[in-house]
Amino acid sequence: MHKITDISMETDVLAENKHLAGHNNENLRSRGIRSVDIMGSIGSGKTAMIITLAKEMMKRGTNVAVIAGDVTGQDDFDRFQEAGIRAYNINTGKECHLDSLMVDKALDHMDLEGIGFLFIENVGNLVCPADFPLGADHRMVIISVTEGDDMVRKHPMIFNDSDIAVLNKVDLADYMEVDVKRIQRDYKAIKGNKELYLTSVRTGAGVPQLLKALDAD
Ligand SMILES: Nc1nc2c(ncn2[C@@H]2O[C@H](COP(=O)(O)OP(=O)(O)O)[C@@H](O)[C@H]2O)c(=O)[nH]1
Ligand SMILES: [Mg+2]
Repeated sequence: MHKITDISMETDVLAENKHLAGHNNENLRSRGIRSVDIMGSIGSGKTAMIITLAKEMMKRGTNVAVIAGDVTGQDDFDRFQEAGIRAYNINTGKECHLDSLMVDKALDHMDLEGIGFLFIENVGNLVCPADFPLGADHRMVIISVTEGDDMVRKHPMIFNDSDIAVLNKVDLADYMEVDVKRIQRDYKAIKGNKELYLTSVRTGAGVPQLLKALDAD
């Protein structure tokens, strides 16, 4: 009996989040803003990749904004501001993911005048964010070679729920003695022939392909 109550409460929370995600998507689209929710492990390069992609978009004349989601602090927010990117900081406290309500409130407070593209950096981990779509057009997951070669196998759900997946820091693959092909095989087992983007923020490898995946090339 007790267990049944728990499950229905969880279902309600997920359903409510999904409903609000739809509202966020309509809100953004009605303003002509395209968007991506960036999920991934801690230190995989989410912030660095957003700054790289945002700079490329700005060069092409698109104004960009970022929601920086972290458990605590404003380190990433500061990095975005220093890079000249309009940013808004969300601290989730004990929560290990952003949710649609947090994004809804952020959108209310942000100056989105003239913005054409919104990045949302989710809290760093490969588990919690998967269940909580935020209403972005794309969901992108970023892992990197420094985490070893088993991230896809261990976290199939987040790869399943993302339409874009990235293996970053390929410049370090040889040093880490990581078998990139093995990671690609694991990804293929989940997503068939969908591409796993191999990128390096250091060298710029794979960045043009990623811009294309976001329809921002
Ligand atoms: N060598 C290398 N380092 C990277 C790359 N991308 C990010 N980094 C570094 O990895 C560290 C973590 O990056 P960060 O963007 O903060 O990761 P986040 O926690 O996912 O936001 C930083 O020191 C970055 O400079 C990459 O492609 N190659
Ligand atoms: Mg970050």
